[in-house]
Amino acid sequence: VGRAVGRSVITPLVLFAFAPCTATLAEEERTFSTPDHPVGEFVQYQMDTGALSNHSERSAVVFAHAVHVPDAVWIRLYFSTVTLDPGSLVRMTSLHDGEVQELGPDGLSMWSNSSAYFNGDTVLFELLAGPRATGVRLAIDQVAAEIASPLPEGSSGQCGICGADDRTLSTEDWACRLMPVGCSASIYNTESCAVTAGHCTTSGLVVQFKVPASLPFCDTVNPPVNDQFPVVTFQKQESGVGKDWGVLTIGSNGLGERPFDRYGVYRPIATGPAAAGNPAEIVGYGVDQTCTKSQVQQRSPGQITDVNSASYETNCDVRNGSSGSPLIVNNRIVGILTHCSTNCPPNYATRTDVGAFVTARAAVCPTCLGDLNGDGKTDQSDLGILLASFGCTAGIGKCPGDVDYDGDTDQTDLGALLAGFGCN
Ligand SMILES: [Ca+2]
Ligand SMILES: [Ca+2]
Ligand SMILES: [Ca+2]
Repeated sequence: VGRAVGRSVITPLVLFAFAPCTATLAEEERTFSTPDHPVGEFVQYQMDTGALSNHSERSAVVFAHAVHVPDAVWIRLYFSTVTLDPGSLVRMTSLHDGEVQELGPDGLSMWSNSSAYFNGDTVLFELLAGPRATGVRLAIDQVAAEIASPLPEGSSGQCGICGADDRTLSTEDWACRLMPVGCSASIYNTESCAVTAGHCTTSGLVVQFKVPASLPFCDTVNPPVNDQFPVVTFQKQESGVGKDWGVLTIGSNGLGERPFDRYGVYRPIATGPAAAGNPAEIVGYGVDQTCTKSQVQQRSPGQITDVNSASYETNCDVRNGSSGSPLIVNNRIVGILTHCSTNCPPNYATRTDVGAFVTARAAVCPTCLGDLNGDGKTDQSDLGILLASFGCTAGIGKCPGDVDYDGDTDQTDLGALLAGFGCN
């Protein structure tokens, strides 16, 4: 077994990789912008294991190297070369909190040849070669890191805050932070598919749940590795108010779980349109004047203030980082927050019943009515879940047999499941 000591060259500085996209349109006296809030920066980092072999009959660490970025509060690794046989894997460990991620070739592919987000300035990288593996090799050409502390943002009068800032901390396990674009997204079905804004949608995204409080200097903190999931496929439109939406499919964490498997909750897409005056709320990860709450989940109460053909207007407070948040009416997603205005209200959300958005959801994430366990088919096991839950009235997200997601398991749910029975 050969064990190599890694050599690396760090070039700190460089590239703000994700230019904040603030398309500003003047209409009357209002300015609109898209409230995303990209997080971190790319740092050039050269590391190459070279081609390595394991001559033993057991898996062995053939290469180890501490990836260290001075002053980083977190690190994500990006691999430029991946040559791994199925028996080999990369193990990455945060020296800050001990969080571990192991990825074999399939896992690396699902993660777009990158890692989860690790807290702290050092990640131990280990290459484990499988029995008799030959020619395994990994190379890193850059890492993402958060180095400089952001300034507090999000006071009254800034784009998206209507009057007082009425947001309060919340803990919904279907609402996630989208990294590194600094947006928000929602799980909307048992298949763990997500909706967000089109201007937030690109390749290599990671969704994070159970996001911890940010640091006193506004730096973001990452949840445990198993509360992070890669975005695998997507469709999007990105053409301004009412034409800005994204649909995402989500991969699995280190336990083989997708978000619905892990948390058991989602918020469905509304079946009909909302009306002006409807009470509404937005749940998202906007920046905040109070650093510990910045890019941490908050809910914002308000209402639908106007209905347009492709968008809703709302007075729910949002800030940069809120892009892609769901606009919720009666526990259902009626819109996707995409634009804020400086003289709020209104903030704007793309309607979820826009034709192209409906079509994209059906194409990216076909679903079976009554698929309660999210395995892509409606069969005996779903019926079993429903019958075991029959009579439950515990509320939204709390009854496992609640096909129509109205907070109970009853005859209506059974009828719906039977209508979908056999779908696969
Ligand atoms: Ca307000
Ligand atoms: Ca099923
Ligand atoms: Ca029900």
